[in-house]
Amino acid sequence: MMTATAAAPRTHDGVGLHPEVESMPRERLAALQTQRLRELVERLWQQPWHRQRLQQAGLGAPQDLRSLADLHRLPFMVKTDLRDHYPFGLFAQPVDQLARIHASSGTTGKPTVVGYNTADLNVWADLMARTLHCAGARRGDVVHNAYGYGLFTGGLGMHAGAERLGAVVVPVSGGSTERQVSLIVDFGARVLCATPSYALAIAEVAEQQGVDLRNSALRVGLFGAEPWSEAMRREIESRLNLRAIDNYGLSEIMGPGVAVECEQQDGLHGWEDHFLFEVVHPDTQAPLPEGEVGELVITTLTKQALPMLRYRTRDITRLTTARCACGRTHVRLLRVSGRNDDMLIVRGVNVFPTQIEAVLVGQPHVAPHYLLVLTRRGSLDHVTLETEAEPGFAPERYEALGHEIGHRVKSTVGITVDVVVRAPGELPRSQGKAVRVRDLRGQGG
Ligand code: DLL
Repeated sequence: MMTATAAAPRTHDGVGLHPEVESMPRERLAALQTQRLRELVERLWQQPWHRQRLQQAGLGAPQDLRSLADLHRLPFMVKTDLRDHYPFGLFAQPVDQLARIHASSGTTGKPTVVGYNTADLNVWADLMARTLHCAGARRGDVVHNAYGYGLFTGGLGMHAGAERLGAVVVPVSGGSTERQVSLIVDFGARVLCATPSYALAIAEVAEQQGVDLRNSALRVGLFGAEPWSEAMRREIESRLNLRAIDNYGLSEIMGPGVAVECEQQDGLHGWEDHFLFEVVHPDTQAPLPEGEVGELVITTLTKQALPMLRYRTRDITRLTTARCACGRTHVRLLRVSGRNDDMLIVRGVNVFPTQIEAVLVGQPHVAPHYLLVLTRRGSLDHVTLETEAEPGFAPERYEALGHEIGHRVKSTVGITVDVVVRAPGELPRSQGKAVRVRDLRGQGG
């Protein structure tokens, strides 16, 4: 049986870095998952908080868990569980056994703190190497890593994976965008890692500098950490002349490296030898059948320092186990459209910011930067969409352009928005995760 701390992988040009794992028949994958789930529950049983919850859910002993079907009997975890036990209360190991701590800031209150021991870091590097390889990165490639380094998992997570792959990693982090452009060109980067909004900001600054990154060595982009639309993918691909690959992850589960697209760009393969993926109804938490849209729930099968059981991600997606043309057998997550928390309900219509983004990207004379400002007018929510005109577009035509965009949003997304068209460069540019929504409803707005 494979161990969680597998030896450093070899590079293959076939399916995956571990073809025997990534194209494993699904029955064998299920057997491996069952065994790992049992081991996980045995480990959780050692933690009083988990044991009590497992007992409350009707589990008399870890051995009562016989198959993957029993998963549905087990309790969920949510973000506040980690916050309520800030900082290390849910860790399965004492702090002196850890090798690394990361945290995600969130918008309010205390950060969510996560920990890794050496074995966890080893698995993470391995999964990140698989993620990069799946996206098209290869040994020897120069990998320009513009994800933020620090408590955010993006920078260091990608870094370790690129090293494990045998690539040449350039640890740039976010910011100083003009310098990023020169480094991409001078070092001959073939792979770019960034949030999609920051990739767009890099493309824009390059164009302003008169540098055509389409002629650079860039061929593969690993973009993630925030929701983005298919329209935005095509925009970035055409402006940078690379294949833009979506990758998904979250600190509570590990960081980046949880799921990634292959060259088919048709759903993100979730690494099922280390995680269990479920989709549940966002309100009732009832398990949903494959193909139905709902909230993604993830269980870590091998994490040691901070194991997570049925973690409710609040991310909205759907799953498919249909065979992928790439030969990988692992389940695919069909594009994470956004978080439950980001979903706007405007006069009864549910809208994700990425749906507005898709309208803007296809619109002539508009630069695809945007911000949705929510205010309250009387008892009704009101949305103002701020966006930017393309350089060279006459300011006296901004108002008419705004009306046109408003009509398109109404006819395609179904909500009424006021559109304010701003001059080029007026909206703030992201250096990491873009802020798409400013909610002023609680501030008398
Ligand atoms: O964003 C980890 C990461 C880093 C993923 C680099 C990919 C690349 P957190 O800061 O904890 O971790 O934020 C996790 O970001 O629950 C989703 O809501 C969102 N998210 C991450 N990737 C995607 C994606 C990192 N590809 C939260 N599409 C998650 C849509 C994404 N949303």
